[in-house]
Formats: sequence, structure tokens, C-alpha cells
Amino acid sequence: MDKRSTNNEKWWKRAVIYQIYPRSFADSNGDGIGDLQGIISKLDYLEELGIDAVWLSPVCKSPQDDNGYDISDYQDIDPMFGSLADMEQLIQEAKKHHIRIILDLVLNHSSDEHFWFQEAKKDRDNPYHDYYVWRDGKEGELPNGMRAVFGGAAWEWVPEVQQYYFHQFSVKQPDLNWENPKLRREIYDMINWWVGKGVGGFRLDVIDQIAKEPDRQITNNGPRLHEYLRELSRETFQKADLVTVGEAWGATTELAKLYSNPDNSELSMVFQFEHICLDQIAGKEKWDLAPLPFLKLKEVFARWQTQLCGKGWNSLFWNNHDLPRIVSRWGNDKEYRAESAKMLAILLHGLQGTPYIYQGEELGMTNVQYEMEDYKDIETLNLYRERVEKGYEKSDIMRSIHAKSRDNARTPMQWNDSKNAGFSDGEPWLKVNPNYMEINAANQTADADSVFHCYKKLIQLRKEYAVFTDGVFELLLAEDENLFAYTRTNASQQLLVVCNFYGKTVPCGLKQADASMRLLISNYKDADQMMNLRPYEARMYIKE
Ligand code: TEU
Ligand code: CA
Repeated sequence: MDKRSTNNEKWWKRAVIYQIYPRSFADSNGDGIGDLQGIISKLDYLEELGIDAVWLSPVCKSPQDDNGYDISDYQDIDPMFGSLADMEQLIQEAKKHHIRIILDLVLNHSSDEHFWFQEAKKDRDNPYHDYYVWRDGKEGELPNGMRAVFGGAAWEWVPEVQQYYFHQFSVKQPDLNWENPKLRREIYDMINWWVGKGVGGFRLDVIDQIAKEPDRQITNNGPRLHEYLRELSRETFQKADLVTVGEAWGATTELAKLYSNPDNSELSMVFQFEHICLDQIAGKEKWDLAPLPFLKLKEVFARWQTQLCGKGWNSLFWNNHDLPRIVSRWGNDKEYRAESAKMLAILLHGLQGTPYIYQGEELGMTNVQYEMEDYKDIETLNLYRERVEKGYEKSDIMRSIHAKSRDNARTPMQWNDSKNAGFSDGEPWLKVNPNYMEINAANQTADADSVFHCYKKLIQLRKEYAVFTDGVFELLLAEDENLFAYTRTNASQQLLVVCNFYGKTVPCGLKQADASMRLLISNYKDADQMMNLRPYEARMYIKE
């Protein structure tokens, strides 16, 4: 008999997860780079916010070509962030604050400085050669025309073996060969070693790209993907009460049901981007800016809410370390910064799924507009070079970078109004957003009306009312050009969320809002009547 538990009553369905980008969170030793001791020093802050788990972007040993997403030793910590002992301490200290630590597993590729790759490129008979994806060819004659995500060809020539290796990301991130069972076994052993250290779960970087088939130009959703995921899960995660979240840019609702099947055969949930890719010209790159199609945004959310209900589990997010700040992107980071940041929070946190808060989002941190020399991200630097070469206007390139650069998310966390926003005593690795005097954690924890306290309240509400977890979603006013409104309904409760997504006052026109509904949270002080909704006004009601 199968004794495996299913995912129906899992802790992570009521949880809120906070993402930390370690190099930008808190620096304990003044070298300008955030570190594990810095995180430990902020656990009180995280406990006050009320989150259940922290997803740490990679802290393993890495040459930092892609800020740690290029790992050279999966079982050690990069000295820049601390030591293995610091990690063990973080796991234990976090536990005392009722916080689980989720590690970022980068399994699609390693660093070219990993021992495996160093061996693999020596000769074709090396036992590690098959850990990577190689194709024969002649120098200068690429196996095919595939391009890497960060620009340039996806193939790199290695004279010693007279072969090309495949890399979907930077040239320092060679793709691992999942077709090789020995490689898979090494990965499972490594994961189980981390499970033994007491981690609470894993986020799986670009997991939909592991089953690549470059000969057929297949990168994501390769034919063997779900076979690999089931084996991975069986050999590792299923043995413990972990949360696992798979980053999947290419997921559809049908694929998401496989990833997050409630029978626990693959992962806990999927992290997919359909809603977040809407403000770009269709078929082009994220840098090719387009206005957000608001009705489409509602349709996308409604489809995911409806189709996954009872059949899978989704992540809810506006931000991560690769995305611009949502308040600058789809809110208003000027006169309505606090209102629009809260509106976006209320809209998202009423939905079904597990909410993710990216560091600083709970303060309404904003994008930056730096000069080119202040950007550090490999994707941004490559894009700039590529578009200059192609003859784009510099002002156009900078407009795209200001809107979409990953460094928007990576500026140091704004703790207080002291030097460097309280992030570091030294020179921060990336410039601090100049607005830290106004936007910082010290101000907001002291102000009951702040964006911080709105997030804190939303986290508490999710724990208090079951309808947040199990309520069935219904979209209201689908054709309304300004309002995002929906209900969530279970056997005994109904949630009603109404948000004005834009900056002008509009009539509400909702029959559902009657005197039997009680206001749970809003972003204006006197939100007692369902008449007009003011700029970015958001209200969440409950009926029991
Ligand atoms: O991101 C996956 C990915 O495809 C991104 O490179 C994405 O296309 C880009 O950020 C959009 O701007 C993951 C990690 O989240 C990212 O930080 C890594 O750089 C990447 O994988 C490679 O590991
Ligand atoms: Ca440091």
C-alpha cells in the first residue's frame, strides 16, 4: 500500500514565503555584500512580519558570474556569504523564529569552475565528461543556431575534446546532462545531504529546462521532463515534509497540474510567469516594452485560479530577483506609492496559492534609474552591448533597462535612514536607491499605516480564515477597464476583493457588496462604503 502523504493538508498551503537575495539583504562585516550573519541579525524583523519560510537565492560556492546561479560546489557556502557553520546556525536560529529555510537548487547547469566540468573538459573518456551536454563539430562551425538566454551562441568550443558544450545561460554556466543516471544520482545525494541539515525545502531554478534536447532545439518542457521530476521527488523530497517550488517559465495550466499534482509525485507548487510577461511586445523580448493589457491580466489570473483549483497549486507573486519592482511597474511610485503598493498586495494575497514576498516589496521599494556604469547584472550588461551593436538609440536602451533591469530588484535592502540605508558600513556592491531616507523598514515598522503593516495584516488574515486557502475563485466585472474584483467562496465564508488598478476615481457598481460584509483590510482610512473607489483604492471584505 502506498503510504505517501498527499498534498491536501500541507503546511505550505497556509504559508507565506519571503524571498531573500542574500547579497543585497544585510551585510554583517562591512565588505559591501550581504551575508548569512546579516540574515541572522534580521530574523526578529522577519518574525514580526509573520512569514513562515525564507527562500534564499543561492549561497553555495560560486565564481558569481551570475550572482551565485553558477555553482562550483553544491555542498559548501561561498566565503562571501559565510561558512557552512553559519548556514547551520541560520537554519537553527530561523527555526526558533518559526521560519523554515528554503534553498535555491540550480540543477540545470553548474559553474564551469565546478570540479565536474573541470574534469569533463579534459578528455572524452573522463568519467565526468557525460555530466555535460557535448556535440561534435569543427571549430567555427556550431552544431546549430541556438542562442543563450544571456546573449550569444548556446555553444562553446573546447579544443581539448574538440567538441562544443551546450549552455542555455552564460558561457560560464554549462548545462548538466540529465540523461546521465550517474549525474542524477549525484544530484539526489547532494539534495539528501541538505535535507539532513534541516532545510525546509527547495526552490528549483529553471527546472523546466533540465530535459533539453538541443538536437531538436528543445529547451523547456522536453519529453522526459516529468519522468525526471518524478524520480527526483521519489529519491529526495518525498522522504521529508518539505516545500518544493519549481520555476517554470514555460508552464501552462495543464503542465502545472503535473508539476504540482496533489498526489505529491512531483513538486509542491509551480512558479510560473504568464501574468508577469504581459507588458512586452508579443513574440519579442522583455525589453520591448508594451502597456499592460489589463483585461488580459484579469483573464490570465482567472484562468490559473480556476483551472488549478483542487488539481494543483500555484505561487502568487509580483516580484523576485529577476523582475522590476511592482510598485514602479504596475502601480504608481510617485504620489500614490503607498496606496498602490498596498492595492497590489491586497489583490494578490486574496488569491488561492502560496504568496511570495520579495525583500523590500513589503516596504514598497521602487525601481532605480542609474547610469549604465552603475549596473552590475550580466543580463543587463550583455543586453546593452548587444543593442548598441545593433544600432538602437541609447535613450531607448536605457528606457528598457530602467523599466526591466534585474538590478531594480537587487539594490540593497533599505533598513533605515543612516548611511547606505543601514545595509552596510562599507561600499555596497550595488548602489543604494537614493530614496532610502523616505522608504525604509525603520519608518514603516513604527507606522501602523505603512505598506509593511498592510503586508503583516494580510499574512495574519491568511492564517485566520480558511477561505484564503480553499475558497473557490470567481472573477467579477471581467470587462471593467479599471477594477479588479473577485470573490473566494467556501462552505461557510466568502471573501470579496475590489481593487481600483488605476489613478482615477471610478464608481464601484458591485451588487455583492452589501451590509452583511465586513471590511477586513483596505488602503484608505475611511473605506466604509461601496460607492466610489479612489485612486488605487483596494478593499477586502468577508461574509461568514
Ligand atoms: O532565471 C531563469 C530565467 O530564464 C531568467 O534568466 C530570465 O529569463 C530572466 O531573468 C528574465 O529577465 C533563473 C534565475 O532566477 C536567474 O536569476 C538566473 O540568472 C537564471 O535562472 C540562470 O540560473
Ligand atoms: Ca558581508
